[in-house]
Amino acid sequence: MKQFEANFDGLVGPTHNYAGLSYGNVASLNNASASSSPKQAAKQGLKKMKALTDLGMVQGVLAPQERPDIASLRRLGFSGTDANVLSLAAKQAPAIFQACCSASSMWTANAATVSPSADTSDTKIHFTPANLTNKYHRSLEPEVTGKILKATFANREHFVHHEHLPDNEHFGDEGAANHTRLCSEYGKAGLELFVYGRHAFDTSKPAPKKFPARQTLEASQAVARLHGLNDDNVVYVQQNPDLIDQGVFHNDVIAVGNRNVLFFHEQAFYQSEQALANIKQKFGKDELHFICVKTSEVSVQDAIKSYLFNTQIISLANGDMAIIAPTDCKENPAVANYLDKLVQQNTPIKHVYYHDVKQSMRNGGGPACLRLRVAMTEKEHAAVNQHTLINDAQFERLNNWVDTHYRETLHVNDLSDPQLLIESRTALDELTQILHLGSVYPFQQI
Ligand code: SUG
Repeated sequence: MKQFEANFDGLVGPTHNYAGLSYGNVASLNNASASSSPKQAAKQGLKKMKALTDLGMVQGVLAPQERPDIASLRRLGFSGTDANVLSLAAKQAPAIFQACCSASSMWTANAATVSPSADTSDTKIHFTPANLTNKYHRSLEPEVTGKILKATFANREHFVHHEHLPDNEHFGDEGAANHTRLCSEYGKAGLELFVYGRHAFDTSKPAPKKFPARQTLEASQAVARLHGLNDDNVVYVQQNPDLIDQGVFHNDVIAVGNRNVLFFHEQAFYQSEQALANIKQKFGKDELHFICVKTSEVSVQDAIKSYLFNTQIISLANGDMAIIAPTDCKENPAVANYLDKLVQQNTPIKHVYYHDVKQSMRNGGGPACLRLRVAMTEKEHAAVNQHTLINDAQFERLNNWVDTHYRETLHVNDLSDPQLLIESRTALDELTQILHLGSVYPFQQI
């Protein structure tokens, strides 16, 4: 039976904006209050999805969330009509209001952690939505994320959906952005690599001093338990705390893996030598490629700016691997030079394809942030909600949908416009029909 990895990208929502909400994420802070283009952002994302299907990959789409999040604003005491809620919150608590308007669910690498059936004790695919407790605007996501995942992977025979971990910083969980799976073949038991930023229950252990470590070891361990993973097939590695302080807010900003390749910066991990030896030992006898980028080749700052490691490494039908990189990598001389040389070397990576995802990049979201990976068998593929899979027709339908409903430009000051709420809800209502999701949004349940 054929096994492969599918990518489920987040569709950028109609309120995509730059509000500087993510302390520790340099791009988010630098672009605070810049004007955004929701239409361009959504189209850039769709174009990348289509390009991956053209490369022979299975590509799906995850619906965005309802924003502005009126239910959360009401929970915080803003009342009256929806238009009143918007204007009161924008006037009285602008920072909270902006957090309730973020389109951050587009970065589906943070939607959940996924373990394929080859790794789990009940041989089903397990999903745990990330609680994203470290940032208020992101902590609004997990409940609806769970609903969208259940509507996308609806078949209980193949898919198990867990509740997100307790909403507390001790169990701060950022999902697949801090999780990589290494394997010889997608359908064989793999090694699940959980990368955490700090120990929550042992503060004597090293931790960053300036920026927050969003993922805790204890959260990673809880996810591994929930998914029924075998201890022999799990490795916990600590992220280098100094790099978190330099702006590496998720592990996928500094390392990425696919099958038997781990591509990472030499400073990515705390006590790197020991961590790599541990990975190698647990991976077993099969061939494993460590592609380690030295600081002398690409500095940490260039890696963060270009998102060299927030690339997707995909396996093509002919066995070659390809890197899906943001155009920002091509524009950075050290990084472009590195990638030109990489494809000539003796590693499985033979191609680099560049994609313009600048609208997302300005908020610190590269190609890898925009996708959630799900390794699956053909049977599991057939059990996925087929309307969420991208093909030529669905691509065109979604592009037209964006053209109909999305604004060309948006500024944070536009977020309190009641018309934007109406436009967003109209768009999302139609989207649930296109993707056959049922009623996943709070406004659909009134
Ligand atoms: O959580 N940015 C996101 C970017 C997430 C990137 N994901 C991965 N690395 N997997 C974040 O920091 C910025 C929103 C704003 O500032 O408007 C934001 O949420």
